[in-house]
Amino acid sequence: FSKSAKKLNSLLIIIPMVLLFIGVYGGLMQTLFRAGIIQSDPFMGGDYYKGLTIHGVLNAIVFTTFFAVALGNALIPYSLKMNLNTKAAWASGILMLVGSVMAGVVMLMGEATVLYTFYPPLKAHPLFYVGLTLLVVGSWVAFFNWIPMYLKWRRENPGEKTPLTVVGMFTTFIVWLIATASVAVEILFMLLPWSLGLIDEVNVMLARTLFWFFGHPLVYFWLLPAYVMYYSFMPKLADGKLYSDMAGRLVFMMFVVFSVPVGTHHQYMDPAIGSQWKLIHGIFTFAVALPSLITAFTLAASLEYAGRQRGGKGLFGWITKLPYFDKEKWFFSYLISGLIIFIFGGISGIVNASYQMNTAVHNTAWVPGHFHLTVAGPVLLAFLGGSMYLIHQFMGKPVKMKGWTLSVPYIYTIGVSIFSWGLMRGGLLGMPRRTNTGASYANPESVLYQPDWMPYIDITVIGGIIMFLAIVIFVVAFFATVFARSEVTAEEPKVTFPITAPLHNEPSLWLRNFKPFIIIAIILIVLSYTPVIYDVLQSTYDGSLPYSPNSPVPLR
Ligand code: HAS
Repeated sequence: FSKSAKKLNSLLIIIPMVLLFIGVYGGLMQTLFRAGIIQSDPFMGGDYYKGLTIHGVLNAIVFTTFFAVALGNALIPYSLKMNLNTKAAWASGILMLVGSVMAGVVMLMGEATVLYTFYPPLKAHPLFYVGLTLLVVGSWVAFFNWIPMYLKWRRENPGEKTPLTVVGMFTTFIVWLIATASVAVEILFMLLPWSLGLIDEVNVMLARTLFWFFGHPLVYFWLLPAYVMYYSFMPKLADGKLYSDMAGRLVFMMFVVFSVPVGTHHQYMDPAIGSQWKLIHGIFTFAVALPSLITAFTLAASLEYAGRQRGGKGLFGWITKLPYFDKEKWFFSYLISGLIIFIFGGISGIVNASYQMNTAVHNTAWVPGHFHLTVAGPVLLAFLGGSMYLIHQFMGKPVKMKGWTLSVPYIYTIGVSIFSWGLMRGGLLGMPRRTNTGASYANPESVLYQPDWMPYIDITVIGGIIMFLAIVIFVVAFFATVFARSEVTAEEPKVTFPITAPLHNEPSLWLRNFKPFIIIAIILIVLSYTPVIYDVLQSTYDGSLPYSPNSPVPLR
């Protein structure tokens, strides 16, 4: 890695860490607002919805995109033993940064209080949409920068298997490219012109459908870099091997195929889309859970192999031998905690995906319970561990406060388990998501007061405070590392990654090329989305009634 590449990758980690912290602060405020403990946001002078928007956009969109790009910039040149084109990489980083700052400023000014889903008729300042577009375009530039490198490697290494890290990172960005095409259409042809006053109306159902065409694969764009670290780093960190290389490749290809044609499972309760099409998306949703189930078995087998290598005996003795508390293997604690959390994230996802059960949980606090066990669980912890590892490598600094660094994921796991349990139990009683319960259902002065929800709301406050403390500890250790004295004096530090060798290295010839899987993905997308878009256009133009934003009564 050149000095310039190292500097860029360090910035791609440090800047979003600051933004993540602002977002996490917004998260803590959410729990306090919802419990009615605070009524106005003392730091950002905002309100519940402004804080929720900042929390969602900075944590779930900005931080994750920067990390995925930094991980790709690190692992692709490293695994292919080639140099990164730093000019293009810097251009992508600058586009992403300018876009994020733009969106961040308008959110802080309260001009874009539209939540991370920006559903119309909520309207944001045009710079919010422009900012998000620049962030996405910047990430595309990063991806396009890796493609020539990969093609050159394939020409120079005919017949060799592409390293699994590269397969994983390419899968992440293929899914991202397909997904972001629809949100680009939504923003450029609908929301931006509407926000600029160039058009008066937007088709709300079409906007929601285009958003979820993007929104579900977005969750796999978050998950896949974590999977890259699980498959490539975790077994090695535990002194083991990856049980099956073919299973890893199959999992990534299945994500290419099934990540997109599932989006209407977020719209089961929406009007305008026929329930038969929703059912088809529901069936594909079960298909997209399969690669995660394969992952559960493959990683468990890899960990079992590692535990036995470390002297574990009997049916379960290997579990106790894994390096949970080895300070030198602090990264392992981030990956294993995330995996344990994901068992519950996965179960709750399958509940959501079940069409009938979704009627009980949709738009309730159950849903944020679910996604704090996925994106704010395994994904966040893998990205935090990965950020610390990347900064330690690229800046050549020793990891500081190793004991504390190791403890962060365990403290966080306790916090997020309590927090999500509170949200999910409340959700099953009907407690809504995206609602300032502190001003309504949790307020004894209000006619809406729901005393039976209160224990669960209080539990979320306890969990939320523990999660916040874990992140504070992480951020302190992270910046202690950033500002630590450099490890190497005489020569440039060498960047290395703990890449795992496979235990079973199957030839997997049928999994060596992305092309057939991308073609199947496109066919499934066309088949599953054509009737949905047709329904949306039919019902919203021919059948639906016009409303004024000020009245629930149709205008005609
Ligand atoms: Fe989800 C809503 C269905 C996964 C994120 N999801 C959301 C939202 C977010 C989100 C953010 O069908 C809210 C969106 C909004 O704002 O409205 N989700 C699923 C399903 C899965 C799933 C079926 N979701 C994720 C992931 C996310 C994420 C991953 C982020 C990264 N989700 C839904 C549905 C909704 C939804 C509906 C709409 C709800 C509504 O009504 O609004 C599946 O992909 C999950 C599969 C996962 C598994 C788990 C495998 C377990 C593993 C761990 C193994 C552990 C080991 C450790 C080996 C099957 C891999 C062993 C331990 C030792 C010590 C040895």
